[in-house]
Amino acid sequence: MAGTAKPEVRSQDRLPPGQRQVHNFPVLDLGVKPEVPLDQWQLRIAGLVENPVTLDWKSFLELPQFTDTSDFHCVTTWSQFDMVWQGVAFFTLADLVRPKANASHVFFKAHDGYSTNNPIEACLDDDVLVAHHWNGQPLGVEHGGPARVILPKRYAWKGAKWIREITFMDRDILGFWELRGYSNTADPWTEDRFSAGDPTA
Ligand SMILES: Nc1nc2c(c(=O)[nH]1)N[C@H]1C(S)=C(S)[C@@H](COP(=O)(O)O)O[C@H]1N2
Ligand SMILES: [Mo]
Repeated sequence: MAGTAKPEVRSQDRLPPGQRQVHNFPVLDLGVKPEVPLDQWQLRIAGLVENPVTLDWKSFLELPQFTDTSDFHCVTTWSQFDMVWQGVAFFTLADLVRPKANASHVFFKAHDGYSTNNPIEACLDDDVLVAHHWNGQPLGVEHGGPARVILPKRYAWKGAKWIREITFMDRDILGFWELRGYSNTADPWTEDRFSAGDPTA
């Protein structure tokens, strides 16, 4: 009967080492929450691609839309499960711009001056997207709205909020936190939090 059965207790196997589960989706940023009006919003996707584009909000929403549920892991030790993200899959954006054969890395720039970097294979994973909705609601500015990048298999700093530019490159350059001692690979399952030259050591 509806409402009488206890919800099944979910397996905790999805909690990476050193993380604790939260339900309140904390906000982390550099102290700036840039307001980007939709009529001024643009996403430039360029670099080593056959077809560089600058999307406005309307053309972004006209691309095939994608919904994916994933877990979110912040390096500051909180994780939140079952985040429902809706937006445009990274592989859809890659199909649109057609990366050249020598494109091996992707650099992301945001409206608050933040940046981050990822290998192209990590970006092309089937759960990576530029999201504009979270749990059925338009993404709030505090969480990177109008649109942010989500890479569920990496610590969350690898996904830029307030995304404005995606650049395909033939080499790796470090982003904001990667330059400041955070790991360049950022795998939550191996507690890959800091780079070899651990600044806290
Ligand atoms: N543009 C931008 N993107 C960013 C950040 C930021 O400061 N600026 N912080 C990163 C970090 S460290 C985390 S944990 C997540 C936090 O996302 P949230 O504030 O929606 O929880 O965004 C990531 N992306
Ligand atoms: Mo973070």
